[in-house]
Amino acid sequence: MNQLSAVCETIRNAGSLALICHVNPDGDTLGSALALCLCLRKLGKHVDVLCPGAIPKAYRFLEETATVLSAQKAGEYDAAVLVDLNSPERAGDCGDVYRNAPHRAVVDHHLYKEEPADPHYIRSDYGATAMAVMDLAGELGLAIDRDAARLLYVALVTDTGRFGYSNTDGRTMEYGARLVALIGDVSGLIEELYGRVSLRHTLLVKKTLEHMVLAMEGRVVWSILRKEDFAECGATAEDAEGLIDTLRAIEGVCACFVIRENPDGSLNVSMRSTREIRSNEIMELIGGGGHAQAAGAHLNGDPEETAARICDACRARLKETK
Ligand SMILES: [Mn+2]
Repeated sequence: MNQLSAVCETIRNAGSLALICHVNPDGDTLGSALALCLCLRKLGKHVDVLCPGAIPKAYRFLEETATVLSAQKAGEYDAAVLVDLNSPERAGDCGDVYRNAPHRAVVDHHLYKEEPADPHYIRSDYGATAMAVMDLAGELGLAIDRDAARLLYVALVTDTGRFGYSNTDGRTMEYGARLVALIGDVSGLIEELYGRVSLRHTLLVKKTLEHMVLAMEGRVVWSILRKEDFAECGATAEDAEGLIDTLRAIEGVCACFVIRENPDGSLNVSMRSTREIRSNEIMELIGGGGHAQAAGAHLNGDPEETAARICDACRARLKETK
């Protein structure tokens, strides 16, 4: 059961709050937490946004991200709120700040395994937690200013794939429209988010295409990026973000994956598929998981052997569905 009023009660009663982001922070967890922070500070509350791990480069153009604290810098708070996650396990080293807080609440849109015992407002029918934060602001009688609207818009745009994923519906657009009315011209934000890529990323795209392998007449495609490739491009894992999309977009591809060798020799696999193949089932075979059309794994092994295993599994599924 959703408890919007109970969450608001927890927030109202707290003089100081920690708003906690999830591991591998994305635009929604950062944008939603920072926007809520701006709103609550206007009530005279002491509010910190806490995030496990570094802020990805892609979001650092939002100057509010410079105020985000690590778990080590956390203070003492009357209440802690999970934003865009519903279990402290997803909060990495910030999880204990939540567990130890006298009062707790959850604002999220992910499906949960177990309903949180703390007051929670979880809207799995929403495309982004940003929408739940807007509801919260409304219930608390807080005005969303332009700075908060920019943060919420980044959250909404990134979590819905620029209003393109299946989680986009009429209501998503209505919430977006309310934000655009507050922001004005949003083209600058979109340019910051999508208009530029680093040269290092572009060089990795080149490597991805050079090492591309096609199987089953191009229905299964993959590429392996080794440590040497990263060294030659002067690139790190952060520059590899989105490489898989280069393969996914190729006509006729049912399944694709990129295997990336980490500095410690372990492997990261990123996989995408069309409806014929469930990526999460394939990734589970090598210890990973995820969604039906987007999944991944982190493992130790030989890249070529791993690619062969994944390809064989895809081949078997495609034969079944033929
Ligand atoms: Mn989200």
